[in-house]
Amino acid sequence: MKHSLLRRTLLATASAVVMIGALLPAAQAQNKVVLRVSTPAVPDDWHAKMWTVFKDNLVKSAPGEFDVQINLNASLFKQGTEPAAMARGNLELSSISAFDIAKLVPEFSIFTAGYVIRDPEHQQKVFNGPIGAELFKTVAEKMDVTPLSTVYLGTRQVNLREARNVRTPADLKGVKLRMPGTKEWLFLGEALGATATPLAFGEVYLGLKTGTIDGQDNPLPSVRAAKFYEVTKQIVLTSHLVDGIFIAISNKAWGAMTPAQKQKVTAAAQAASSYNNENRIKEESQLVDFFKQQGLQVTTPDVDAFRKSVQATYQNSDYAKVWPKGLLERVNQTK
Ligand code: KDO
Repeated sequence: MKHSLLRRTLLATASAVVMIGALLPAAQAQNKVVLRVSTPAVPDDWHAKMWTVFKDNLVKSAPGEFDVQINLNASLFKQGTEPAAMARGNLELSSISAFDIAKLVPEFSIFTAGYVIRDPEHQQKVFNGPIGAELFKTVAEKMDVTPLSTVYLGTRQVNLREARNVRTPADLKGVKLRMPGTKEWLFLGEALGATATPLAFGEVYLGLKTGTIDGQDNPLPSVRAAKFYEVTKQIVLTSHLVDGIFIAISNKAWGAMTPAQKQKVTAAAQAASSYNNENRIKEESQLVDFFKQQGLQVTTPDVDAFRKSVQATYQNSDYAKVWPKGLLERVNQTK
């Protein structure tokens, strides 16, 4: 009698422990801070892989606290729609471009202009210094997203389906150059002398293959990762934009975090950027040889002619009218 009571008690306790054990992970998962990431980046690109670095960093610094969900290839939100999704609270994290920001913070268009940022080091100094601090404050106020770190996307080059002799912007006349679909991007394509044609990143490969576009512009690591070299014959090293994207978090998610969580998320974003920046800079310096091996012509145009023409186009545009007085000089003087 005594024996069977003890046995039943033990059994009941054991099954209660099993049940609690089964429920625990669900309860823990429910309490985790969910961070959904959306990016158009392709899996083999450094700025896609950096999100795994971000995630792993948080697993180490805050075990069990965050549930980072990475969505690549624009599978969650279309390219360029991420800032609005974050402002509405439907998305927590993305890497947003200067072009996305310029739509709501017009002075940011200074960084969409060709030949302003000189190199990756200059970019980090500008955005990690007082200019970045001032502008990021405005971004947080006007866009409801908080930039956490600056990612070097690479230096944009022109990549053509058929080879041609390109020395100056005049040589790109009539070339249907794909650009992402906003007016700020299209303006850059026109400033290069081409006929800018809007298309989402995910459709560029097919556009090049079928000939609906004559070319596209992107940094060399993205040309490699998205395999555009398979469907193009030439890279023209115009180096027209030292491009940056910014890891940003929705203010809704940010405002709900404790100071300790904010510090860990910021550290993870910085680790992700550093990983991308180091690998990207290294790869960028090696890719000309790779593309030549793939049979592409890699040519150097008259970069001064491009620089003069593109800078003049921006200076004479409405964009320059909203650049705060002295900002361009401050950017130029940042060393
Ligand atoms: C592109 O569409 O050309 C671009 O390079 C624009 C960037 O701002 C960024 O969206 C990038 O694509 C994607 O992350 C894919 O690499």
